[in-house]
Amino acid sequence: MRSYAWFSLVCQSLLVQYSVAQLVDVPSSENFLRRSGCSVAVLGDYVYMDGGEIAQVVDGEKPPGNRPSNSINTTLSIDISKSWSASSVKINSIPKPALVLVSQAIWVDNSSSSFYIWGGHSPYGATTNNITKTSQWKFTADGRGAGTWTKEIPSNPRVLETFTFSENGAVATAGDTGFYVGGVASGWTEQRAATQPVPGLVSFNMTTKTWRNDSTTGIVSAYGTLAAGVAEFVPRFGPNGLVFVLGGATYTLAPNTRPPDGMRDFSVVDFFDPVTRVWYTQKTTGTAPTPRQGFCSVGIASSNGTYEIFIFGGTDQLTKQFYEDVYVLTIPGFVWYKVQAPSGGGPRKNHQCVVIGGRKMLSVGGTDDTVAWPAVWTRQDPFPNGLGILDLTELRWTSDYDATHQVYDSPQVVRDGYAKGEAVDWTSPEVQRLFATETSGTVPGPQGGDNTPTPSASSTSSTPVGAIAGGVVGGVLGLALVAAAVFFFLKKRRGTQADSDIGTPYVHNGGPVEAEKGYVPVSTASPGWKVPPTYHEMSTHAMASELHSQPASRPVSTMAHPAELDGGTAR
Ligand SMILES: *[C@@H]1O[C@H](CO)[C@@H](O)[C@H](O)[C@H]1NC(C)=O
Ligand SMILES: *[C@@H]1O[C@H](CO)[C@@H](O)[C@H](O)[C@H]1NC(C)=O
Ligand SMILES: *[C@@H]1O[C@H](CO)[C@@H](O)[C@H](O)[C@H]1NC(C)=O
Ligand SMILES: *[C@@H]1O[C@H](CO)[C@@H](O)[C@H](O)[C@H]1NC(C)=O
Ligand SMILES: *[C@@H]1O[C@H](CO)[C@@H](O)[C@H](O)[C@H]1NC(C)=O
Ligand SMILES: CC(=O)N[C@H]1CO[C@H](CO)[C@@H](O)[C@@H]1O
Repeated sequence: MRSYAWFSLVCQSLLVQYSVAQLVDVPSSENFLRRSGCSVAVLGDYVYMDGGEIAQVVDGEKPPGNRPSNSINTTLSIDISKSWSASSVKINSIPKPALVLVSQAIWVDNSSSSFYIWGGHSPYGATTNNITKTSQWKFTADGRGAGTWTKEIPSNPRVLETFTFSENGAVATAGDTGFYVGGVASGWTEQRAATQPVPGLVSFNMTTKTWRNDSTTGIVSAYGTLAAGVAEFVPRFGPNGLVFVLGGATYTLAPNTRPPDGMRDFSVVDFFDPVTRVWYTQKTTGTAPTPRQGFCSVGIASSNGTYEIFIFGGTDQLTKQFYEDVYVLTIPGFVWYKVQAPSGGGPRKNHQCVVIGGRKMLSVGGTDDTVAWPAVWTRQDPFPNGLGILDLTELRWTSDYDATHQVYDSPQVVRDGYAKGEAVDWTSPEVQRLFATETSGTVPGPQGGDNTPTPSASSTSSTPVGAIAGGVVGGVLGLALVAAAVFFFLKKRRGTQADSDIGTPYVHNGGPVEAEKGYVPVSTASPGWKVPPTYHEMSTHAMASELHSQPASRPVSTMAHPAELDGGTAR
C-alpha cells in the first residue's frame, strides 16, 4: 500500500514534470523570444536579473496567445569577469523562495553584496493575495554567481504595512538608501478594484532599515505622480551626491486614469539631495529626448571629472511613439546629445540597463510595442537572449561582451561640447554651487586644480563649463579618483537609453511627430530650488489638502491606449 502510494506519487510528479517542465527560466537563445520587467543589479563579478517574465518556444511551438509569457521563477546571473557572446552566454539560475514580481524596485547594498526588492506586479494578477507587506526580501550574493534569499523585518514595519504596493516607480540607490518615486497600483500589484497612480518618494535606509514616504506633490508633477520614469544617483556632485529623476508619465489622482494626463519634459531636470531631501531643478540645452516612459538609464563618471547619464528606448503613450534611440546628458554641462548609433534591437520598453566592464551599458529585456498583442511577446527579440551592449565611449552596439576592463572617457561628441566651453544658465547660485566642486568625502582625491571656480555668493548665473571641466581635469590625475569612479559605476544598476535618429527613429504612425509637450515640472516655474514638504509618515491629510492648491492638470489626450495599464508594463 505504502509503496504503491509512493510509486504513484513518483509517476504523478514525473508526469507533471513532463508536461510542464518544458517551460524553463533559461531557454536556449533559439527558443528565447522575449523577457521583460526584470530588475537588474551588478554585485561583484556578476550581473543579477530578478523578477520579470519570459516568452519562449517549446517543442517548436510558439506560446499560446492568451498567455504568451510566464514569470521567471528563479534569480538569474551572468559572469562578467569573462567575455561572452549574447547568443551563447551562460545564464545561471538560482532558486528563489520569494514571490515573483514584474517591474519591481531593486536597491543594491554593496557593503553586504546584496540587493533588496520591493513593489512590482504579479503576472496576470495571479498572486496578489500572497504579498506580505510587513517584511521585505533581500538577496545576498555568494561571490560565485549564486546567493541566498532571506526575509527581513524593517525597523518600522507598521509604516511599511500601510504602503500601497505599486509598480514602475523611478528607482535609484544612493549610498545606503534606496529610493522609489511614484509608481502605479492596480489589481495586479495588490488586491484592489482600481488602477491608481501613487504619489510620493518612498525610501528605505539600508543602515537603519527604516521606511519613509516624502511628498513629491508639485515637484515631480502637479499631483506628485510619476509612472515609468527613471532615477539615477550621481555621486559626484553636491554634499551627498544627487538623485536625478528623469522622464515618465504623470497623472491626476483619479483612479483608473489612463492614458496619462502628461509626459515629463526632459529640457528641465529635477534632482534632490538624498540626505536633506531638498529638490532642485536645472534647465538643459542641446537636443533633449522627446518625452517618454519605460526607458532605461545608466550613469557613469568620466575620468575627466564630469558625469554622464545615458537613456535608451521607451514609449510615449500620448503620441504613440516607440523608441530605440540613445541620448546622453552631460553634468555639469547640462547638455543633451542624441547618439547616432543604431541598436539593431528595435524599439523597446520595460528593459533595464547597468554598466559592466568599466564602460559598457548592458540592456536587459524589453518588449516592442509597435506590434500587436501577443506578438509583443511572441516575435523574437533581435537582441539575442534580450541582451544588448553599448560601448559608452565609442557609442557602438555589440552583441559580444569583452570583459577587459576599460576606463570610461566621455564620448567624442561630449568632449567636443565641453571644449566649446559654453556657459550654463544656472537656475540659482545654490544650484551652481552644487556642481562647482566634486562631492568631498564620497570622491576621494584632489578637488580640482587652480582653475576650479570658487563658489561665492556673488557668483552670477553662468559659469563657463570649460572652466569647470578644466578645473576638474586638473584634479583627476590621481588614481584614487579613477578607483572611486570604478567604485561608483559598480554601485550603479540601471541604464537608460533614448530614442535616436539611429537609422530609423521608430515612429509608429507616419513621420516623426513633434512630441506633445506634456507636463512641465512645476518646479520650473520657480527660479530657485525649493525645500520639499518635510517627512510625514502616511499623513494623507496633509497630502490631500496640498492637492487642492495645485494648478489644474493638462487636459487628457484623446490618444488613449486603453489596452495598457498606466505604468505601461503590465500586459
Ligand atoms: C513559474 O511558475 C509559475 C507558477 O508555478 C508557472 O505558471 C510558470 O510557468 C513558471 N515559469 C516558467 C518560465 O516556467
Ligand atoms: C499563494 O498562497 C496560496 C495560499 O493562500 C498558496 O496555495 C500558493 O501556493 C501561493 N502561491 C505562491 C506563488 O506563493
Ligand atoms: C505616500 O504618501 C502619499 C500621500 O499621503 C500617499 O498617497 C501614497 O500612497 C504613499 N505611498 C505609498 C507607497 O503608500
Ligand atoms: C541612513 O541612516 C544613517 C544612520 O542614521 C544616516 O547616517 C544616513 O545619512 C541615512 N541615509 C540617508 C540617505 O538619509
Ligand atoms: C578631458 O577634457 C579635455 C578638455 O576638454 C580634453 O582635451 C581631453 O581629451 C579629455 N580627456 C578625456 C580622457 O576625456
Ligand atoms: C562597485 C563597488 O562598490 N564594489 C565594491 C563593493 O564592495 C566590495 C567589498 O564589500 C568591494 O570590494 C567592491 O569594490
